[in-house]
Amino acid sequence: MRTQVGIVGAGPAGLFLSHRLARAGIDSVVLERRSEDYVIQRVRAGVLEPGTVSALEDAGLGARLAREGLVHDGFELRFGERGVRIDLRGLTGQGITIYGQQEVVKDLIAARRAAGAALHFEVPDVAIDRLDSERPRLTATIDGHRTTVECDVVAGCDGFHGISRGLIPASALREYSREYPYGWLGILVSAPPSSDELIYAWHERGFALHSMRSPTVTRLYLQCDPDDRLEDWSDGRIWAELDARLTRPGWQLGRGPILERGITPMRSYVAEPMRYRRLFLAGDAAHIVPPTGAKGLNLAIHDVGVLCDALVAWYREGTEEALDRYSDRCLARVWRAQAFSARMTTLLHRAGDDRYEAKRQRAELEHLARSIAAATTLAEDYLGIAG
Ligand code: RFL
Ligand code: PHB
Repeated sequence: MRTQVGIVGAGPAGLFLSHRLARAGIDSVVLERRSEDYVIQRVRAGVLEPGTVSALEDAGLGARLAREGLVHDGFELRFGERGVRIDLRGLTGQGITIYGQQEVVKDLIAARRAAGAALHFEVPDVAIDRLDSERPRLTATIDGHRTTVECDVVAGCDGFHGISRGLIPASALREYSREYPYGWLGILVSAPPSSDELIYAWHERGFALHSMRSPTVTRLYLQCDPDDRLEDWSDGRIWAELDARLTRPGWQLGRGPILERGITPMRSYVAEPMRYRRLFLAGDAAHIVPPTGAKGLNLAIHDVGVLCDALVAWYREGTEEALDRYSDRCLARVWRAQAFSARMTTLLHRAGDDRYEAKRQRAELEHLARSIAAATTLAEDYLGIAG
């Protein structure tokens, strides 16, 4: 097989890249290790920045998003009996959109299929080689046949645990990372949300988050130990902790059957540069953030926008300048999001029995309640519109 851009991974980054390239007349092949059902059913992000919504709309993916996406003008920071509303719209003129990553992925797969795209799932053994040449290659077993895909460039969109980043020689890569001593237990619940907006709760027992997917599905998270297993968390324990952490006089959390549950570790990570010769990394393959800032999916979509524009310039005008700038352009935004995500994480999570840290967090939350400047900075970062 021969293609222009070989894409490893059919998450939001790989699928969106393939879609954008096709609209510019550039051919690609996408190879994904997992099954289509698995990729569609994987419950992950839910918050789209306005820039992400525009990127999806501009790529012709806005119809269902406009119908089913929930536009939120603000969110709440809750601490003890206090609640501060961060008035995103009032402070910046913009809001966020709640639309599950699963839905973005479904829309992308439908669009790619309708265009007759080369989208291959359940490809277990993708290998990338000849990266030093002008014809890098993917080899894999596709539909039972050993296949070679010759490419002009390879896009590593295979997430944090993928293979592509590991092909960059250690001497050509710098890695930056931070682990956090907590994880998130996430549940999806068949019940209407108990609030019109997201609630990020600081509590002495640990962080909790009330989010949603639709008018009938609530998404909830609890700070937990990163080594906890799902068996440690009975339904009774989950609901008791959520009640304790999210509670506020006059407000009650609605319950319902738990449809899905999972535990996620929290990590910050950046690989620099996001390119090695003809290999370009995009999305979680190059960087991850703890989910507190809701940035991962948004960064993936941004990377792909920059990469696609650069590839279009390369194919149409033969200029390599934009490809050379790809990594720096993405990393500027990535590091802003790293700073914000680390800040939100350390602001809201319980740090063991560190009483100093708890006092510091409360002082910051009180400051956000009183200072329009502080709330505006937070709102701009949350929306992804900070300079
Ligand atoms: P993905 O989604 O991980 O997709 C990578 C794909 O590559 C495949 N793959 C391979 N394919 C072929 N060969 C191999 N050797 C392969 N190795 C891997 C994988 O199977 C997979 O299909 O990365 P991508 O496309 O870069 O997208 C990134 C986002 O998925 C991620 O950043 C977000 O989900 C992060 N995130 C959030 N981001 C937000 O913007 N807003 C949020 O509200 C938000 N909440 C979250 C989150 C992530 C979470 N978890 C579970 C990590 C909440 C949670 C709980
Ligand atoms: C979600 O709805 O999954 C979600 C919302 C906000 C976050 C992270 C995850 O910060």
